[in-house]
Amino acid sequence: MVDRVATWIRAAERVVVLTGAGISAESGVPVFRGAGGLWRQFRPEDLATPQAFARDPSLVWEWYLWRRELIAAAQPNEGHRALARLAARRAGVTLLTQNVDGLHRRAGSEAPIELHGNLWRVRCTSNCGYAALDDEGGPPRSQLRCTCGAWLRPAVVWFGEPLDPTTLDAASVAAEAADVLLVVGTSAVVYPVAALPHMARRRHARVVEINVDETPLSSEADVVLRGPAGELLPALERAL
Ligand code: BJW
Repeated sequence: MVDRVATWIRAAERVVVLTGAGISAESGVPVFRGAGGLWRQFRPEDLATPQAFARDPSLVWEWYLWRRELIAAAQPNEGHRALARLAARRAGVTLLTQNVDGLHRRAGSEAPIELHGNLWRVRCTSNCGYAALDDEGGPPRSQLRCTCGAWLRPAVVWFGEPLDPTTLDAASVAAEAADVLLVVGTSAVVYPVAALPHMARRRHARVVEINVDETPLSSEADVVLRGPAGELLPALERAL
C-alpha cells in the first residue's frame, strides 16, 4: 500500500497534506478525542468556546498556559520531520494543519496553513487590533491583559467561531487542486476542515488516510494506511 501511494505522489503535480492532533501524539502532545484525549478530561464547553472565555477568562488561560508548557517541552517527531523534508525536496506540496502547537514549523516546515490558529499567538478581545506572537518555550506569559485594558486571548479557533476566511479559502483552493491528499492523524469530525477531503475527492484527488484508528473518512479514502504517523510517513518517504 505504501508503494502504491508513493507512485501516486511521484506522478502528482500537487500534493496536499492535512494534519490533526494525531501527528503530534508521538511527541507526547495529547490528542482531543479517544483514549487519553483532552476531551476525556475536560469539557470543551468549559474551555474552548467564546462563551467559556467570557465566563471565566482566567480558567481558560490556565488551561492554555498548561498546554503551552507541555508543548514547549515536546519535540517534533519523525512524522513532522518527514513532511518537512517532503516539501523541501519537491515543489507543489502544501501543508494544512488543524494543530495549534507549532511543531510543524519547529520541524522545518516553512509555511504550514494553520486552520485553527496558533497557541503561541495572542490577540486583544477588544477591537484595538493588538496581536502578538509569544516566544515558543519562553517564560510563561504573565501579562494576560492588553495595554488597552481588555483581556488578551489565545489566537486559536474555538467551537462556534468562524475560521479566518482567507486561511480557509487558501486551504479549500489547495484541496480542490490536489492530485493527492494525505490526511494524517485527524478524527475528521470537526467542520469545516472535515469537508476538505470530500471536496478534494469530488474534484479528482486520491485521498490517503494515515491514522491508527478508523474515522468517518476511512470508508471514503482511496487508501488507508493504518498505523502511527511517525512510522508511516518516514516509510512513505523511503518509498519515494
Ligand atoms: C493518530 C496517532 C498517531 C492518534 N498516528 N494517527 C453539530 C453540533 C455542534 C456544532 C457543530 C455541529 N456540526 C458542525 C458544528 C460546528 C463545529 C463542529 O465541527 N463540531 C463537531 C465536533 C460536531 N465546528 C466549529 O464550531 C468550527 N467553526 C464553525 O463551524 O464556524 C461556523 C461559523 C460561521 C460563521 C460565524 C460563526 C460560526 C470551529 C471548530 C474549532 C475547533 N477547535 C479545536 C480547538 C482549537 C484550539 C485548541 O487547540 O485549543 O480544534 S477543537 C479540536 O478539534 C481542535 C482540533 O484542531 C480539532 C480537530 O481535532 P483532531 O486534530 O482531528 O484531533 P482528534 O483528537 O479529534 O483526533 C486525533 C486522531 O489522531 C484520531 O483519529 C486518532 O486515531 C489519531 N491518532 N495517534 C496517526 N500516532
